[in-house]
Amino acid sequence: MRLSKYFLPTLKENPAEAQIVSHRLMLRAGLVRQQAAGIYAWLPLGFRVLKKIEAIVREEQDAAGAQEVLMPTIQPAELWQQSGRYDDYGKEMLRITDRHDRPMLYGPTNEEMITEIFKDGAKSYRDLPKNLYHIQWKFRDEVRPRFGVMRGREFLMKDAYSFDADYEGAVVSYRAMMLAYMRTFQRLGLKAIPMQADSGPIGGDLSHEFIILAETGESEIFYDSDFETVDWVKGGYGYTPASLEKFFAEMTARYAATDEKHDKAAWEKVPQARRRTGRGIEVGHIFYFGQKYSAPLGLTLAGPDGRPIIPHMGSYGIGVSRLVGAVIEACHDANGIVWPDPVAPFRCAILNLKPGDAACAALCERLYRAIPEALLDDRDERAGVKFGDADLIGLPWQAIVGPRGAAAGRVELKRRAGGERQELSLEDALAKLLG
Ligand code: P5A
Repeated sequence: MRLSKYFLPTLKENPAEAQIVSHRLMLRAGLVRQQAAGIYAWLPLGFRVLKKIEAIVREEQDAAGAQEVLMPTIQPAELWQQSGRYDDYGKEMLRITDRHDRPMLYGPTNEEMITEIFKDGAKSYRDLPKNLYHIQWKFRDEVRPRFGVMRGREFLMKDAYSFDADYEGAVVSYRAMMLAYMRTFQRLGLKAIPMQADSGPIGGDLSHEFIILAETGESEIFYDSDFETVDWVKGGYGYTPASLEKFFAEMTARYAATDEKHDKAAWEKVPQARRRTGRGIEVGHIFYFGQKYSAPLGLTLAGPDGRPIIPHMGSYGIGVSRLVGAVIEACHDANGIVWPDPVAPFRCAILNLKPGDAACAALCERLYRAIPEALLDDRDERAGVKFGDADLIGLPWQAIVGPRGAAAGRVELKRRAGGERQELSLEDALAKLLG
């Protein structure tokens, strides 16, 4: 992409309404624009990040055996009256009436709807287990939407729903999602800590929150440093019930708690060298809730002995749009965003410091053609402006081309994280960038 043609409205000043760094940087780097309180439009650069996060979340859900569907954003109120949540949800639910005076709502979550869909399609225990997920916009009329996309009213969530014949089966499904989450957050370049959680209005008695480490996070956390060092992707953890059991045992044996649940006695038992405190942001939440929805919504299947069974369910959420803000909270410096490679909107910014110079233009074009995801700053702007914008938007690499270097066929390659710079030949620069 050529920056001269790209829609990238960056801001020089910090927007007054933004209280936290990710919100400031998302506005300044031209990722999003607010349309109403807690409701955002995604601009080209931000939308690329959102899509990259979504793709990694999707790959890991698929790898764990979940199947993607797409449910609508608008739901009939009737389903929620059946589960009893229509009144419970209160003002957080955006209620809508259609032209026939039918009560509808903008879905804050989809437990009821997926139960109805599964009920319609499944006949017997042979249809179990299943895990269905979608990645869809939700609406919650939060009292105080704030911190940009971190606590929005409209937000993108990945929500998965598992159906099992019994508690034992549901626990396997629950553990599989837990492993998928650890793998997902690691692949996004984040350190995530799973924490025992209250299940809140969703209900149930087995629940974990996933907190990613960020100095600017809202909750204070205490955890075993093992969580930072285990490689969930390459560590050989698999999705068979036996390996999931081992994984879950290892996971829950390690200490992790928010300040509200911090247990001093248990903390003292963690070896001193492994005790870590930090701050974090909740990016995922998973629940087992048994027959809470299957029973009232009449999801009954024929069991192996012909007697009816009511499936045990769980639901598993990841805040996909919140993750864009959370990644920035975890990965930034005084000059701007520092995208982890896997979610960066482009891989490399090519800075043409003298667009009128033939050698600069030629070298930039060669780089631009060779690098698959490059953003070429070909604007007629001062070098200082280009450096500032490149740091602000935070692509992992910057290939800086000035007249002196270009004449010698050389490029300055800067790594955004850490700021290390090297002057290299075109070939060496490409080898480093593409290797
Ligand atoms: C689990 C999936 C649920 O809704 N039902 C379906 C369950 N859980 S949750 O904890 O309420 O939400 C899941 C994740 O969504 C993100 N999230 C938000 N992101 C941005 N703005 C919001 N207002 C918001 N509310 C929830 C969080 O990452 C949460 O973990």
